Amino acid sequence: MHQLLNEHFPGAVMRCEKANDHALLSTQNGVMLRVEAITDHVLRFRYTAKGYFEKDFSYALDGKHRSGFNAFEQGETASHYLLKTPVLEARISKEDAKISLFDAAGNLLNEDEKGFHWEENPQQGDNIVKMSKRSLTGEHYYGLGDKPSNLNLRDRRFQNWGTDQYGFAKDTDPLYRNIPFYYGLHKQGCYGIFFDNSFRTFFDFASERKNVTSFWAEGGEMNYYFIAGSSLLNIARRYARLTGVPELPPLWTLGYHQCKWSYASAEELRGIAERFRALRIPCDALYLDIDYMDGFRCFTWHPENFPDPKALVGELESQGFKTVAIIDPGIKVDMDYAVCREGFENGYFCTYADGPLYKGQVWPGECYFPDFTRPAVRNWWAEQFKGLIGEVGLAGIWNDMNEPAIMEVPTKTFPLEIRHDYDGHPCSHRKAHNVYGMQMSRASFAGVKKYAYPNRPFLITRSSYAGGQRYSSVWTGDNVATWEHLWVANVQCQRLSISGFSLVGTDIGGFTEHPSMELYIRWLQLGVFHPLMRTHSSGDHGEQEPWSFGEEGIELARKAIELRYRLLPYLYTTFYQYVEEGTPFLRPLVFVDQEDRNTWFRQDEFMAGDSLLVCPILEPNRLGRRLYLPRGLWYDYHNQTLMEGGKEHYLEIPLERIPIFVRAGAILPHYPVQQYVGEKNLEYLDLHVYRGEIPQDSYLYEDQGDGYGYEEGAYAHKAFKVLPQKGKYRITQHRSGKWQSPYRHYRLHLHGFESAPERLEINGEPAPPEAMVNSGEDFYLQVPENFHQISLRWPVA
Ligand code: MIG
Repeated sequence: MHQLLNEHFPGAVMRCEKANDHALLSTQNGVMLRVEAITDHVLRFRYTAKGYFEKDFSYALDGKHRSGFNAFEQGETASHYLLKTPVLEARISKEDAKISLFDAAGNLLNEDEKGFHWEENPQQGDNIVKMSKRSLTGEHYYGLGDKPSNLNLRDRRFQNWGTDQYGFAKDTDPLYRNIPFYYGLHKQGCYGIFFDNSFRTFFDFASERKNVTSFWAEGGEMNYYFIAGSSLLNIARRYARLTGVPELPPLWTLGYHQCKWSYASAEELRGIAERFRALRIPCDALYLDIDYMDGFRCFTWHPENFPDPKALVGELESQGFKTVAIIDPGIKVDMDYAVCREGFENGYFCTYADGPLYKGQVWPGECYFPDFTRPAVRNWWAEQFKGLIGEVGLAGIWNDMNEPAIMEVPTKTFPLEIRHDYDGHPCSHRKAHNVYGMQMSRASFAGVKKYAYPNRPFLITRSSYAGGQRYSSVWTGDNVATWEHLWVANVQCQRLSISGFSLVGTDIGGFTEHPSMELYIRWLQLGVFHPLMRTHSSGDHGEQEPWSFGEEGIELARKAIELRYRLLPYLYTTFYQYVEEGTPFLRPLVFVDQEDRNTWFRQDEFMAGDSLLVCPILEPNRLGRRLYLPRGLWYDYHNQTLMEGGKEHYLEIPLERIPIFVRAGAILPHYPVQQYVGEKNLEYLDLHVYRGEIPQDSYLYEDQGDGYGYEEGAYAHKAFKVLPQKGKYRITQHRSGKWQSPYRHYRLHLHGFESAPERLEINGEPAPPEAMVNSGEDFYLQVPENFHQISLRWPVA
């Protein structure tokens, strides 16, 4: 088989040159392996069979990931070289350079099967670089971005090659995004592998050979990061440290967004805005798809349909709506169009190898395509947003078609020989394809950020590469209005979240075809828990606004969206945790409790943040479903029933609800319903206290919701701790940051307590009787926002 494939393997290791934080090994047949300690938990492995290493460069890394000086402890046995950090040990065989990785306790985490090998590819002149690992007994796999397949990747093969997949299906591969990062989990431990290679990459998770997992690329370097951690969640955080996180988005980003292809005139958009407010369905953002432009020329406006965009956007803004508009990469070939002329004159567009400009067909007809992998081009592109953002006042930009997608060619994209700068590392489209969308969104981000300042930028992109989360949110692309796609939406958002991209969402209701009322409502209910909650549709099959499904539909849609607005402070805090610590916003159950084997195959249920567990209804005519609660105690959010985890439950659930559970011991902040973020001045904040039996922490992060004041300390971070004792429930609060919350009081709503407390103490003093408010139905404790400690007391029998 090896002969057939013309594969080559490293020979015996001849030399191991040691430096403090890396080692360079050379084999008898000229293979070099560089092992580097990025941190104690992260080792990097780089191989070359060419006799030299290419200049080290990556779009994925955020540049801030190296934390000081990381030394290896280096050793040697008769058969192996040993490289150790305090938590990880790599043993490299002297005979064939194969690697095994162990944790500090000596447990095997991962080991090479064939290890690094390569195939010469004379057609392309580059090597196909390959890696194969042993799949350990009972090993399972997660991650890999947006794959619309089972969450657990075992027994599957995938590839990364950003592709415009209109109306994709369950298991379609590849899709729009390229995220070559996965997790392995087995009974000895877990790890992450990030294969930082932007060529077309492939993965096989014990599919073709049951005890082997392999990954390979059509060119470039075998260059991967091995990430250790005591839990999948910690590995996710370390991956985020490596590849970055976004800035905090403006709070309105977490509101409800309404989109369609297209709201085609200013009148139509005004009508949509009015309808939201008249029906009292909350909404923060409205979108303009390609028809706002003049002949699909980016950065222009259709003169008749949008005669005065600035006035329109201002008017919407005054009603509490932000406007977001689409920008595609294709620039219409038209020398009377300034963007085209400038790009042409400056040589900013992509060319063939022998120089001629590449032209491809997209919406405007023949287009040129900026080479976003060139810094000068990105700067120029960023400046184009001066008009849309700086002058017209759009609040965000939507980047589409940036796989890049080309119409009417079988490959759906650029010819492979198209040249790219790759930030001074010139290459062909083979290498740049998978980063093209990411670099477009990077350039757009720079422009939106510059011209939206002092407001925060908002970006949404269809294609991206690992690390692209630093620049833009993503949506999952052209899905379909079917129940199967609701399942796909759930899995894709969880998977993207553990793959570094937390700011994600789907086209709610489906992009193509028309959803039934029931499907639309179930999808909207799931969307409440996706960081990006946006309805979008292709617009050729009837209306898809929250009022498009009859009176009952309006009620149900309003209810779902209102829940979203109530949960905003919790969702924002969860987002803050992602930005601060890299903790995924959405957490599959295996990321919640990996010690519990039952979670390894669960995929319907997930946690959104620390305290809420969600399980969507994914089938029609369902007024109930089976679901699994992780170990611990949970409250049914809708009726406060206490439920025991570590097992399956059957739950009845009407169409107006989605199953949601709150972790016992949690404190969950709620806002009042607003029609848009910032509509109301908050006079108090509702804190829902769910009785737990063990001490537990909950958090609340607040700031102005926009602008950069938080970088100068204008934020409030509140850490609550509950301390249950006999006859007493104590809650402490530790506040940090210099921002004063707009309200002066919390209203504490108690859940799971047998009776109202007999006494309340605030900061060690008995509280005045009016602090316990009993207004008929509603009972709450009114406590000052700056409390340090409160105690609820009950008589002890
Ligand atoms: O070829 O701009 O995925 O969200 O509405 C279709 C029109 C181009 C594809 C996007 C979709 C968008 C549509 N675009």
